[in-house]
Amino acid sequence: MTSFLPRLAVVAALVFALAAPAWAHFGMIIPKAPVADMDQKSLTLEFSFSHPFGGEGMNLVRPKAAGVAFEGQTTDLRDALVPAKVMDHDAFTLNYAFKRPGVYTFFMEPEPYWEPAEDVSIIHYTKVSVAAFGGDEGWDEPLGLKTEIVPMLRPFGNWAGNTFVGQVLLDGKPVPGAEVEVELYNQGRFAMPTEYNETQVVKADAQGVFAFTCPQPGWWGFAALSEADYTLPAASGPDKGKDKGVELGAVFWTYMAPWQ
Ligand SMILES: [Cu+2]
Repeated sequence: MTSFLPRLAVVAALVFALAAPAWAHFGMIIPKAPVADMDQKSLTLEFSFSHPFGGEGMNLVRPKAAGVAFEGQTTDLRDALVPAKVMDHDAFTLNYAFKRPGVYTFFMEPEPYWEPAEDVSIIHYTKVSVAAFGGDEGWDEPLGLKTEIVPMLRPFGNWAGNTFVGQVLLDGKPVPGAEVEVELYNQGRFAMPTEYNETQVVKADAQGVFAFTCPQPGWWGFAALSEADYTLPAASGPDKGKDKGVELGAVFWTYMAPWQ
């Protein structure tokens, strides 16, 4: 009886640790609408670092780089990001006015995020492609980021049930057997039958190519994770200043429309 309470506390702490979604964070760039058209010539995009299925936010400081690539030209938009709250945490919005038909790929390179629970710093290079005014060229071009997913399914005009196919690049080269985490931006629609259901995991083949069928409408995020060939000092905690590993994520967001 005397040992009952402490044991309960240990069990409670363990359950809490297991329930904490430690692996499910994604860099996110989510446009208010999947395409720009004559009715919506400008769109607001949300930049955050969050748990898309569970709906829990983390704080994002102003990214090291943010911009848009269009017809091979990159425009710096870092200073155009406006501080905002996403999932109750620090994030940014960007209002962007589309001028010409084509495919606009928005991206960010966040500052390293020190994650004590995983003993690594995390950098998620994040992309989303917005097609405008009927243009559809250039969606399959890499941007030249440190790591990125290059879509092989045209990443707009898709339906729930389509299969997303992408290639994972690190330093411009395919990553054989890359591990890719997948989450739906759930926004409270679906409950988790088990904690494993929060994030799906698929592996790429020898060419770094992976495929995943998206069974529900909404924004789907794909995060291909690699270990960096460099270290960074821990930003806080007991190990502050010590060299630690860096998780590089190549994140791609794409929208699947409901059949209606
Ligand atoms: Cu997290």
